Amino acid sequence: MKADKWWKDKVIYQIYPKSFKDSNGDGIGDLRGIIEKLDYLKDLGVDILWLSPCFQSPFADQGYDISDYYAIAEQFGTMQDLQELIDESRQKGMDIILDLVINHCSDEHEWFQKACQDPDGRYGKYFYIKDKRADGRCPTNWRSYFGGSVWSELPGHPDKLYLHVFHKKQPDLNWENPEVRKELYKMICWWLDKGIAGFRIDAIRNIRKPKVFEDYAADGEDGLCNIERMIEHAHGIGEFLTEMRLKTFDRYNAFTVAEVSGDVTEDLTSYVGQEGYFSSIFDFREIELSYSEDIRLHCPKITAEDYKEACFTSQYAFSQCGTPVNVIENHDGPRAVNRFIPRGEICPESKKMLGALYYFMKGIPCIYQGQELGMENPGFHSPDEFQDVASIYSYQYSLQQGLSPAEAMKVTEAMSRDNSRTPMPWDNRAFGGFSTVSPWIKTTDDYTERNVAAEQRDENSVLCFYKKMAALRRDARYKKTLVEGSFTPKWKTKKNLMAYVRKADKEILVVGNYKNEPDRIVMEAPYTTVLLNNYAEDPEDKIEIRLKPYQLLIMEI
Ligand code: TEU
Ligand code: CA
Repeated sequence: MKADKWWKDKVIYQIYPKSFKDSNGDGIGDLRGIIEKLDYLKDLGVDILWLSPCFQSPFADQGYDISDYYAIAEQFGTMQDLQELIDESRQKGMDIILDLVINHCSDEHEWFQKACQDPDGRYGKYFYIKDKRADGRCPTNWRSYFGGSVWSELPGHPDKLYLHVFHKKQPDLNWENPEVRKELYKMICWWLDKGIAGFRIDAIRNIRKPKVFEDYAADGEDGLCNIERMIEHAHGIGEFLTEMRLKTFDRYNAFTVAEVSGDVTEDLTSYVGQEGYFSSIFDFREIELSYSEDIRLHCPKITAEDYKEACFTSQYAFSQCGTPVNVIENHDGPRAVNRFIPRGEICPESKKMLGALYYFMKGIPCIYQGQELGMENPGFHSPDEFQDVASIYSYQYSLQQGLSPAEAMKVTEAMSRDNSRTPMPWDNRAFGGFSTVSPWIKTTDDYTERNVAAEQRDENSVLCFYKKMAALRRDARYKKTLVEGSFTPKWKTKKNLMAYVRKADKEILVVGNYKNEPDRIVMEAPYTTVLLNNYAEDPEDKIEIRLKPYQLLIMEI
């Protein structure tokens, strides 16, 4: 068994298997493709590879709708391929974690199929199946995450409805039923026995439902309310999460990082404290700056000050109780640079600054595939280019709200989850060397210049900068400070500048000049060494430091 908290000095890399590397020329990324690229990942300096779902699925929500928890999606390969991936990663000193999607399964899962055959039988109790109200209305007016009611008619039973907080092909599992929990725990242990190191845990806050199913105040023309209201009315999720931890993860000393939506600052100790439900949770405060309850029609500009405040708030909250996983992008939204850097100012310097500011905060950095290349949103020109259910819905909903097709396109594109799902560009061959045929989703236009091979050759590339960050984090001289050191904001009131000090046996200052103009800082004492700089020359003066636009400096002080 691994040492206690073995994961705390690691770096996570998220792989979206469908878009990482296609090994057999069908336009779809696969497990053998990942195996081919293990040396690349090792060289990047990452330790834990999180694979988005690779299980059998009809792919209504790109694999987040699982029809068999014990089988690998055919497009992705075989169980043997996965075992090889686990073993080969291990040999190279990396660990695999899988995506645990247990709030819901697919409507094509055997359990749901049996529930449809006999809603009053054993499997009917695996889901939330209810009768329509006397007047034909749904039991509640909750709006699903992807839009529309959370209730759909149970196939073959016009009088019955089943609950799905996501897509209708993702029926929610009934966690109140002990048999469901037992089945899920069995499955979790089965995977841990295969030698994976843990899980990223999907949408977990949704597993607890309110005791009473009732309407809440409508917040849209559709008469429905945001699904967040449901979560606010559901209490006692800890019962389930503690039970799961004791029956599964604890027995393997597994690493778990949960996707916990909404603000749980008040409850953080229960989630990530010494006896917490999980090893860690993602800090989404920065990413969530883009969401408004207004059904994601808006993608407000996030300023440097907003970003900084979100980071400092989270760092303070976690400092009291546990370790966050820090993220700036994932498979559920636009690329970080498009989100956090003003248009027109997206350049290698600003990309590196953004990368380093989050990477060196306290916590475990998580890199999403392509982030290390400084990948940008691909630009979608027509609604036909969207593959994601959420984007397809958002476009239609925007039209219903009276937006013109051009406006609907604009708002959907800004937040589309497809932005980050484009194929990983490996070199300048057709389709970026991702595949030999046209991939399942469009490729970024700039892949001839922005690709792994080109960035490996250029020592000033974003990719090489990410490698330098990894090298610094694991440098024996600084590791203790960068992993365990305290976090203290510096020059907090200075506008459009984000700085903090990490302190343990050493003291390290991280400064990002978060704007397209120069600035100046005055140190209390001369710095000793520059550890990282996104410009070629180090500052001339060691006290009065002139910062260039978007300059990032890490100094030992
Ligand atoms: O996402 C959970 C979630 O809350 C999403 O609705 C998120 O807010 C949205 O994707 C942002 O547009 C997880 C997965 O990360 C996502 O890919 C899945 O679609 C979802 O669960 C259902 O499994
Ligand atoms: Ca393939």
